[in-house]
Amino acid sequence: MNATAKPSGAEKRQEFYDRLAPQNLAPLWEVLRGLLPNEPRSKAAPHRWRYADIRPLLMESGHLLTAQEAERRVLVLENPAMAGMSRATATMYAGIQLIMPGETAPAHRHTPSALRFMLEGEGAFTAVGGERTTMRRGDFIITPAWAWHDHGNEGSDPCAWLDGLDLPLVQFFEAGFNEHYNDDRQTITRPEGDAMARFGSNMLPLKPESRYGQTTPIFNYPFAQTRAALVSAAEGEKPDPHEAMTLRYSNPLDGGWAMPTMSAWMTYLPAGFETKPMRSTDGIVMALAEGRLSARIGEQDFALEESDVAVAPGWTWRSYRAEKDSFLFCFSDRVAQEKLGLYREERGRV
Ligand code: 1HN
Repeated sequence: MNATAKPSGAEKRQEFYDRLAPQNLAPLWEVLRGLLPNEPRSKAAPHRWRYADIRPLLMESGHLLTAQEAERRVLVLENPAMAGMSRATATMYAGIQLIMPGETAPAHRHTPSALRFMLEGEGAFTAVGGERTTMRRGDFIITPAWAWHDHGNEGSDPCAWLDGLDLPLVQFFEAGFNEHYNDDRQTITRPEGDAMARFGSNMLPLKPESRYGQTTPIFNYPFAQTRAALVSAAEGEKPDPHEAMTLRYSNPLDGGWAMPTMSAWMTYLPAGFETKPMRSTDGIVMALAEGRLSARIGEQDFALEESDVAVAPGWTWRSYRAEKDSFLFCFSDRVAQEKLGLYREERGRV
């Protein structure tokens, strides 16, 4: 620019912005569109992890370090569009945890809530708030926020499960706390099955006090029960065109979702059933408990075998086709979005 030429509009604005920056000020109008798109554009990408690919690496990690050394021996499922952030979706952490025979993952507690979806091996237990539960394939198990928890494997096989945590949400709120127990294993104060007897048998104590704040007092929802309920329910009613036969894990104390920050549910798709596309604002992590299905997520088709994990980012169209009778476990931040008045969904035409 020569010295006498009048500065253009753009140059005048830039000169103005240059004087704002040192004052820690910025012009909203330059970023408004990015802050508020007309509809959500998830940073996460659709993705599928094959258990057949994960498993050999997981077992290799089993010989590389002990559960004790690792504290938790987990391969984190990182969304390819968010590498290094320990996120499967924008708001959900997911990982595959391995515990070898005889090992203990030492007791600790933290403000992030955790869920487990059991994938492989017999003989693993988790202890939560003074009670143990045996973990069997397909079981949905909960570690409520701030509850002491340790895991052990008293069987002779490696045991592996999918972990889901609300860690990215807690990080966003900068509300994370963590504490170590004074021993590897917590003191057990109740017999196995106590929580199920009191809260999970269609009965409740006369004074049903919550053991874990807003989280369900049942901490193991066995697959055998979930599966039987879905199959029976599907006999009485045609599966929904978009959601097939879906039941959600609930808190018996209030009928709401089982956890305050993460929703979990199981979908049963009979062999040959195909869902119509739908999308919702929650990004979903899913694991195939049983069967074989094809998941269309955005523009991509993913074949899912048993124990494979996939991610449908928020506001991305998804639909499924079952090759065999299939049971698909899912979790997301839906409950948090519902409480905040943010949750929306859209169903494609039937
Ligand atoms: C954790 O405490 C567990 O208790 C698993 O099994 C995964 C990932 C991040 C932070 C804490 C567990 C975790 C975790």
